[in-house]
Amino acid sequence: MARELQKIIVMGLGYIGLPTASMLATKGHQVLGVDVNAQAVDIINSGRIHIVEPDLDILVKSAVNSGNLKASLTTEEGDTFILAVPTPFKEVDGNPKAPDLAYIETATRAIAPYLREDNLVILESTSPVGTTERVQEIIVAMRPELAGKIHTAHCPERVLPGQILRELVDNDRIIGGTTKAAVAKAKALYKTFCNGAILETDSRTAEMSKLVENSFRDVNIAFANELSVICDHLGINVWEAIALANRHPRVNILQPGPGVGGHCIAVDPWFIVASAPAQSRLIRTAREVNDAKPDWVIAKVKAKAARFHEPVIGCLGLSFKANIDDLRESPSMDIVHHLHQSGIGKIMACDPNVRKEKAPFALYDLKTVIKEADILLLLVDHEEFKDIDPQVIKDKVVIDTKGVLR
Ligand code: SAJ
Repeated sequence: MARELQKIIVMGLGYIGLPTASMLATKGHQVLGVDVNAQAVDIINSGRIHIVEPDLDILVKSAVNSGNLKASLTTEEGDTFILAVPTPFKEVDGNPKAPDLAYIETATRAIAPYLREDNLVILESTSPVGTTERVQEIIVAMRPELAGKIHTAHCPERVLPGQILRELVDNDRIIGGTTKAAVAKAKALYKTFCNGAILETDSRTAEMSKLVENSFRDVNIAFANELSVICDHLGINVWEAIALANRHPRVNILQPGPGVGGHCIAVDPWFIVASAPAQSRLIRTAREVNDAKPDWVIAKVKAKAARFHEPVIGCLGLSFKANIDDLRESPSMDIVHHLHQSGIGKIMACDPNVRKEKAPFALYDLKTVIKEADILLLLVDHEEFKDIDPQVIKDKVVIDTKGVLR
């Protein structure tokens, strides 16, 4: 069967929308990417990118040069509409971690006037259970004549920042439709660029599966973080204990760290908790364990610093995880920020992946930090830190939250 080329509107040109729009455009679809950020729209239309992700610049350039990808502040008519906008928190009835669907609702209202019979609307944003049905409700409320004639589906993004382009193609894809026809249409579209298996279900199960994936990871990181605190208390090397336990054929413990950052793992479990608070005891506790880890690290640094008069504290790493430059929701940033404000000594932060102008405080190069620090606090397992010679730091107090300087 000949591949059907479509006109596709992608709402939101961030870490998910832009790679998806560019991928579809390079497969021959006519793609209009819509974003509220005028600067991002201009940058993309000139074939460049406004975010950092390996090889995305090459993909966007080729999509724009092919004439198949255009960015705009406003939408148009099309065959398929993809919503890839953020789902942050808002406070509801005293709960500060309730999901905020405002971006999804605004994007849905923006496309509703342009929808035609038989169009497909895909929600890719990570969303609480029932959001795809809510998208459909908004559309039908605005366009009653389209009731039963519009297809909606949830096809959650599952890509890992730093490996987005590879995972966009290779990962299996969940397609949760509100109808069988919606599933069939979405399946045909994703098959144009997805090599992974296409897994069919209903929209509510798809929404839950995505939240479950990130909650699974959060609970498992919380287990590792709790072990790190227990082992510290008992004077045991947690990295060695985990490595040994992981040699059991059915044990696979994740790695402790300074806390859980990024925009997904630390957010999505709260969407489950908000929808079933009494039933989500483990998921909530895991979030609390991970959120408490930065304070534990700060207390540890303060205890060590108390032995010095005006200590120099070298902080290695600021990003939310290894080998990226993304500082948003980074526990390392919070820790360094707090240490700066606490006035316990001179703080010298270093991150080889972060441009100096991006940090709100002075950044130093690795050699200078290692030379001058009394206390070395390792916060991110960047490749560059793995080469630090143990001999060079043997006289320093080392607090290693990622087990790199063993
Ligand atoms: N972390 C640990 N220990 C570990 C693994 C991670 O402390 O053993 C920390 C990281 O340092 C970081 C945080 O967890 O601060 C999250 O990092 P991550 O690499 O686990 O995940 P993200 O947030 O970059 O991407 C996740 C992925 N989800 C899963 O692996 C289940 C990705 O596939 C999703 O698409 C993405 O969330 C998303 O957008 O939902």
